[in-house]
Amino acid sequence: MSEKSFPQGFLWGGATAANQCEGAYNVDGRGLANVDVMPHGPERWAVGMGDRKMLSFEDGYYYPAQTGIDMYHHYKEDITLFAEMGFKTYRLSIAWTRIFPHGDEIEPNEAGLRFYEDLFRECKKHGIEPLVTITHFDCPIHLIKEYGGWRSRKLIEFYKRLVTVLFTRYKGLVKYWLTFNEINMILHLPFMGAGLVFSEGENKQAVEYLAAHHELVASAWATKIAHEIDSKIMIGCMLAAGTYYPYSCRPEDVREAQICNQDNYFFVDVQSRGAYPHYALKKLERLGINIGITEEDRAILAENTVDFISFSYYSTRCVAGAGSEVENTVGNAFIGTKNPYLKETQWGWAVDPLGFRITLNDMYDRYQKPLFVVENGLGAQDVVEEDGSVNDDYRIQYLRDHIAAMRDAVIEDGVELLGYTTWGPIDLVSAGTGEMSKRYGFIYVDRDDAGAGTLARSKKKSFAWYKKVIASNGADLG
Ligand code: P53
Repeated sequence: MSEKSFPQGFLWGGATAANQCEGAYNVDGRGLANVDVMPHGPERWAVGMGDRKMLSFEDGYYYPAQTGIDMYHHYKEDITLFAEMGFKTYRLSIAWTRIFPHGDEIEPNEAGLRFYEDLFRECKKHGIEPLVTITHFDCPIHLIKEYGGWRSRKLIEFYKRLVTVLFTRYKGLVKYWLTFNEINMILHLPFMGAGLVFSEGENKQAVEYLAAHHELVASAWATKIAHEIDSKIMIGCMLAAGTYYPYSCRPEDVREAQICNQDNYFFVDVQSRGAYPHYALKKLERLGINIGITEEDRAILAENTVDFISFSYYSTRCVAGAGSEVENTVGNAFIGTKNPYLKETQWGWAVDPLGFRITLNDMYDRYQKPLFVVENGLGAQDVVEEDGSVNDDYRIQYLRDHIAAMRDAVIEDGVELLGYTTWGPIDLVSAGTGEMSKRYGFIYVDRDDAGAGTLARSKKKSFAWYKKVIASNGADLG
């Protein structure tokens, strides 16, 4: 092995989420979830924020999650393509509503359980280790209507029921589990992230932190239950990461960046250290928010910290403090200002490979637990040539730069990293915009923003490139 290759056993792969690829939203007894009723188009954002209440399909809207890329019926073909690239792992998520269509049933839906069992067996057949997100933003609609989503403490019970079924049924098949995808999204897209809808005049922040507390407690319970059922299981938390830079070295800017970083770390601090950090308790006190932490909560959190820390990285963020010449705005769900040193993607996301190395170091310094990068990639518009090929050199460039920065963090800086899964190894529906045209894949899917297309899969230029990266264990990025 060359000195530039990653540690032996490094888990290379790709990541997807049920609602962005499976489709088959009403097949085999599946129930409806918040993520299904997110429409494509201008209202998507307001729905995701919980400001525009949409709890069923309404006329005149297109809902891309209904069909996704129909992976429900194509998964064998898709996993075969992943295997051809040499994937060691495949990150996917369970749709809660396939297992418990309403969320509060006692008995699970066997058809849903069987679907994922078959899928995991298919992975194993190809030597691919499944990495499973228990909830990737999804919350059954029934739980939203009946209990108000994660604002209700009852959800902890339903979640415990879900994970008990999953860990028992898939014992020996799945080793790596993530409890909640991008848990911090609660603060940014609360309906999409936690099934929260608000009534007028309600203190949104109070509801968000209450819901976050319930998810944090549920996550700790999941860790406890997992280890009791199978001591080999590794449980991870999952953060939408990306260090906040100060806009300048002006102390107000630096302080603002510090506050934003703390707001983001808050979740992982609890999941990894087992208690609410000092700054978070003070913040809640200042805002007059009571999240009702019980003695039992405290004990569960303290005794059941995560085994590893996973995160998504797309870019760093940049913020200005009070009195700055520039203003912070909300873009890509996070507050910030444009970083003048960085180029942006077609969707306005800053591109910052060195920031990836910085973020990896920040996370490892803070937690000293193994990390897992479970999302990274470039959303871009692809052009299909007349011969059917897609020459996505821009995607190769983005990934090459980021993998090189990750290699520096691991080899030069000593960051302990279990693996790396790119986002959307096969084109899928964008979570942020609902578009198909924001593509991340090595595999092209013939489907457009309005849902037209044959769904045929084909390899892009980046397919062979990523295959070579994996075969050389990251030494050959050429
Ligand atoms: P898309 C922003 C907004 C929404 C979800 O995003 C996000 C982010 C990025 O931090 O998070 C993750 O599809 C998420 C995936 C998602 C991916 O980013 O808007 O875990 O579900 O698809 C990429 O380009």
